[in-house]
Formats: sequence, C-alpha cells, structure tokens
Amino acid sequence: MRILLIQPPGNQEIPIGYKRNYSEKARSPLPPLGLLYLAGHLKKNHEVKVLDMAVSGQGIPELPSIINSFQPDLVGVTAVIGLWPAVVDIFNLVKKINPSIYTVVGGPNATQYPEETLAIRSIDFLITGIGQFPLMRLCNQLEQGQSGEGIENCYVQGKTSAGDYRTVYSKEYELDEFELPDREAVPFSLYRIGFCPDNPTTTMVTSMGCPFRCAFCDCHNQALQMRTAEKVVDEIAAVEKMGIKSILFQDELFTLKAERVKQICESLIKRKIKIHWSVKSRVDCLQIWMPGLMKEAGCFNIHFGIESGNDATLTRMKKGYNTDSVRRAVGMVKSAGLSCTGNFMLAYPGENETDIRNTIAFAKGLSLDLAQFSITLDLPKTELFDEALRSGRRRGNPWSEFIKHPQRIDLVEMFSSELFTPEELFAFLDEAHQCTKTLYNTRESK
Ligand code: B12
Repeated sequence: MRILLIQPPGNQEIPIGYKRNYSEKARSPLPPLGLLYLAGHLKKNHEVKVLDMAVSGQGIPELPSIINSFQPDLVGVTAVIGLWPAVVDIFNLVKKINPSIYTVVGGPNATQYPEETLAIRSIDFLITGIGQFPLMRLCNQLEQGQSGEGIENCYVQGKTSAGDYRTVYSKEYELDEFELPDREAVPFSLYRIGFCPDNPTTTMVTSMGCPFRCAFCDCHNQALQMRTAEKVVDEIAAVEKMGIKSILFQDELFTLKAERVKQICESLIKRKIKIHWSVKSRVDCLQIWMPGLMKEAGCFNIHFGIESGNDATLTRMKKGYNTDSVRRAVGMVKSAGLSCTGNFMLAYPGENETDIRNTIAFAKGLSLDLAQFSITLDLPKTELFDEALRSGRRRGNPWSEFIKHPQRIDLVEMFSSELFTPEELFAFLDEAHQCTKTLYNTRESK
C-alpha cells in the first residue's frame, strides 16, 4: 500500500495563547516525530512518504500535484489543536481529488476528541493513542480488501457509537518495542534551531506520559511509559552517525527516574558520543548531582515548566512546589554551567494584574537564559477546563464545537480570564517579552 503521512503547514497554525506575529526564528519547525515513528514501523510492509509541509515550503494549494504524482492509497494526517482547521482542509481536498483514497487521522487532538473528530465526514478512520500498531493493522486489512473494523484504538467513520471510544495503552506498546523513527523520511538536515549550539537538530522521546497532575495539563491521561537507557543511547548513537548535532528531548519529564538518567549519561560518556541535548524537567525532579553529570554527557539546557511567580497560583495549578523550589532548581542548573529556560502561564484563573506582574518580575529575576510566556487557556480534557465548566466560567464546550466546526469558532477568543479582554492579555504578553530574555526578542536580536 502507498501511504502519505502529512504534517500540515506551520503557517496555518492558530496561535493559542501566544503572539500571532512572533519571530520567524522562534517558529523553526521541529521534525514531525510522531509521523516519523509511524513511517519507521509501516515501511516494513508498505511504501511510505512523509510530507512535512512546515519545512517543504509547500502549502495546501500544492497538495493536488503532490497527490497526483505519489498516488497514495491512504493519507494520514497528524492532528494538534492549533492546526485542526488545516487538517480538515487537507482531508476535504484529498477526498475531492480522489474519493477512493483512504483518509486516517491520529495525534493528540484526535485522541482527545474522537467523536467530534469523526463528525468530519471526509475522515474515514480515526486512530487514538500510540499509532504504530493500529495503523499497520489498518493498512494490512485494507490492502486485503477488509473493512478496517475491529482494530483496537481504531474507529471507522459512521460505524462507532458515542460510548465506544476509549484509548487502550497496553503493555504491548512499550516504547522499546517500536522501530526507531525514520528520520531520513524527511530532509533532516533542514531542521535548524537557533537556540541549539549546533545544527541540524532532531527530536527524540525516551518516555511518554507524566505521573504528576497539573490542573492545566492533560498528559497524565496517557499511560506512563519509559525506555531503557540502553535503547535510548543506541538511538542517540544512530542520530550522531547521521550527522545530526543536537537533540531536543520531548519527554514531559526526562529526569523522572534518577537511575535511568545516570545510566544514560554514563553510557554517553563511556561510548564517547558527542552530541548536544536539551531536556524538560520539573524543579522538584532534579537531584543535586544531575546537572553536572548531564553537562558532562553533552546536555546544554534544562527547561522547566515554572508557570507562575505566585505561590497561591502554583497551589491552584497543583504543581506541588513553590517559588523557593524554583529558585533553588534554576540555581542548580546555572551553577553547573548549563543554560536554563522556563515557561510561564499568565492570567491563570483567579489572577489579577498584580499577580501577572509578579510572574513577569519573578521570571526576570531568575537568571534564566530564555523565558517563554503564554496566556492561560483551559485546554480540553484538563482539570482546569472541567472546573471552568463547573464554575460557569465556560458555558458549553467550545473545544468540542471547534472540532466539529473548525471554521466557525475563533480559538483566539477563548482565553480563560474573567478579568481581562484578549487585548489586555496580549498587552501583558508584550510586557513580559519586553522586560525578560524571551525566545522572541532574543532570537531576533542575534
Ligand atoms: C514538540 C511539541 C510541540 C512543538 C511542535 C510539534 C511538532 N512539530 O511535532 C511546538 C513547540 C511547535 C508545539 C506547540 C504547541 N503545542 Co505541543 N507539544 C509537543 C510535544 C512536547 C511533543 C510532541 C512529540 O513529538 N511527541 C512524541 C511523538 C512520538 O508522539 P505524538 O506526536 O503524539 O505521535 C504519536 C501519536 O499521537 C500518534 N499519531 C500522531 N500523528 C498521527 C497521525 C496518524 C495518521 C496516526 C494514525 C497516528 C498519529 O502516533 C504517534 C506515534 O506513536 C507534545 C507533548 C508530548 N510529549 O507528546 C506537545 C503537545 C502535542 N502540544 C500541545 C499543545 C497544547 C501545544 C500548544 C497549543 C501550546 C501553546 N499554547 O503554545 C502549541 C500549539 C501547537 C499546535 N499547532 O496546535 C498538546 C496537544 C494538545 C492538543 N489537543 O492538540 C501536547 C500533547 C502537550 C500537552 N499534553 O498538552 N508543540
């Protein structure tokens, strides 16, 4: 079967809580890791092409000629919330070009809103959760003329009732069992990130999910899965061999298991692997010895989701730490000679102007190398969203409406603050960008 996997064009992205006109450099696309995983697995049985429209420079108007020349039997598109209108445009166009091409959607947003996603009639199949095994089964079945019904985590247009959707994460999906992502399926040397010490850059995951329960996040909905240090380092070695110079690990929490961090670092040092890497961590999941050993093994940056400079807000967010823990952790990273970056959420429900300015001042005082700010948005399937519904801050479910009718609902209007207009919120964002080292203005000034 000929399979075309598409990452929609980045310039179609709806900015969800950040600036629409932010820096070109800050927008450097990352490889579409989920699709590369799918390609690595599917190519055992099928012919697969990955089209990353974010780097290919191609737009939706160019799709007909791409489809006509590759002649796929199946088109799969990854769905994240901000690109959903573009995803729908792609599926509608594919069906217009050739209605007999099978269309499949997957990715975080399809997993969160399966029923609403299948309200889009140009989508034939929806796969939730980790896509490799169900998509392979689906392609194998379709090739044999079967219907694609009866596959775990795979749902068929018109054949699924509301109560049937549930995502199973079974032992079978242990991350070490997957084929490695097929990084050569895209022009990997084009992924260049200004923030990394050397390029090209790639992404990698060594674990998925997170055991913490931050109220604004949904990643605990996914089962927590970890790879062994040995397999992780083998993949890093393979990436080094390709000539890739930096890796941005996408794990929610790379430092969760201290023993594994130690094993990865020691093995990188022992095998003399020379590559720059950056991880995401939590301020309370970083042991004192970690930054030093990680630096020795090639790490150049540790990123924290710090989120707020107000202890009361951190408590409402259920972060489980306070601003003192933040200062301590940033200090540990900096004194090991690593760069430290942080994310902050402005205007969390219940925050007033003083609280927002406190967070900005806190970020400014932290000696971070980069700070990223966004306006709080209660994303689907989070406790924050459920609470917004309960308290009446939200009436109805605009996310659900957005998935069903992406062209009718303006996501940018959906900020969760009760006190501020979107214009006022964006003014806070500007203020934060102006007085701290942010991804946006520091990149531009280089
Ligand atoms: C890297 C990343 C980004 C990058 C770019 C994404 C890219 N090009 O890949 C950047 C920085 C741009 C980004 C931005 C944002 N992101 Co982001 N990001 C991530 C992150 C950290 C890693 C993605 C990744 O590589 N995962 C690893 C791969 C292997 O997993 P995967 O992509 O999920 O793919 C698997 C399955 O989903 C499935 N699958 C995926 N695609 C397809 C397609 C088909 C056809 C099939 C069958 C299966 C399938 O199979 C894959 C392999 O198993 C995830 C969190 C996470 N750890 O996953 C958040 C995440 C995807 N982001 C999220 C959010 C909320 C955002 C922002 C809105 C944040 C903000 N306010 O700024 C923005 C806007 C993005 C948008 N366009 O909507 C949410 C998604 C929410 C949603 N409903 O879509 C996530 C899940 C984080 C979270 N838990 O909240 N993000």
